[in-house]
Amino acid sequence: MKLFGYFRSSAAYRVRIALNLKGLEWDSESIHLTKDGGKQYGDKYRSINPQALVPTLQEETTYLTQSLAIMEYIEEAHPEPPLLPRDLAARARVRALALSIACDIHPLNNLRVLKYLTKTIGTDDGTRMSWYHHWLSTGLDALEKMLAGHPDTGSFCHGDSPGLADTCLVPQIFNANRFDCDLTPYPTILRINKNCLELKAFQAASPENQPDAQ
Ligand SMILES: N[C@@H](CCC(=O)N[C@@H](CS)C(=O)NCC(=O)O)C(=O)O
Repeated sequence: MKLFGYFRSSAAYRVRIALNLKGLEWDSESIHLTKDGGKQYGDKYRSINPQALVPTLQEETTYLTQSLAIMEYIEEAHPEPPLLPRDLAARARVRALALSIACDIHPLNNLRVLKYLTKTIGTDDGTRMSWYHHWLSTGLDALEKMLAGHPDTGSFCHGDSPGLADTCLVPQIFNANRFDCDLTPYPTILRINKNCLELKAFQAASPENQPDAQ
């Protein structure tokens, strides 16, 4: 398996965590998202991922895109240890937690969106950061409520083993710290993030430990 990603990409970071939690071996190829206007826009990469986004997972001659779809593929191909609980309603809960990050926070603050704000609409740096913080805190306020006090929240987002929701949470918090967001209103999120970062699977996946980290 080969993962086309970028050290700072939170969507690629999710998949790296999932691969590590499953104990799988993979090669990586870096797609530099900013060099020369962004390598993701090159014809070669677009031919495997027409959305020009990372990650892409190559499995022999097949190219899989979209981090959540890739992780569901990994889960189905390698069921142990599970990223999703067995119970149907619990599976829906974990997917909802993951999607609240992957669909409702991350896309609004993605590189191409921030670039569009600055380069096309002409917003200044302060307005761009206020956009970033607004959508992040809107999402995290809700996520904190979804986690805090829910009987199924444990050391991790669901129970006492890491799963799909945790693979999304940790990269989002990494990003939030990178953009100096105040995370003190989110004690449950911070507790879970800390528990995750104590695990080797998460540490090995972190941006600073990737070969393309600069
Ligand atoms: N929904 C996609 C999002 C992928 C995505 O947005 N990747 C970002 C990096 S985290 C990217 O490639 N950005 C390039 C750009 O914005 O030009 C997924 O989960 O895989």
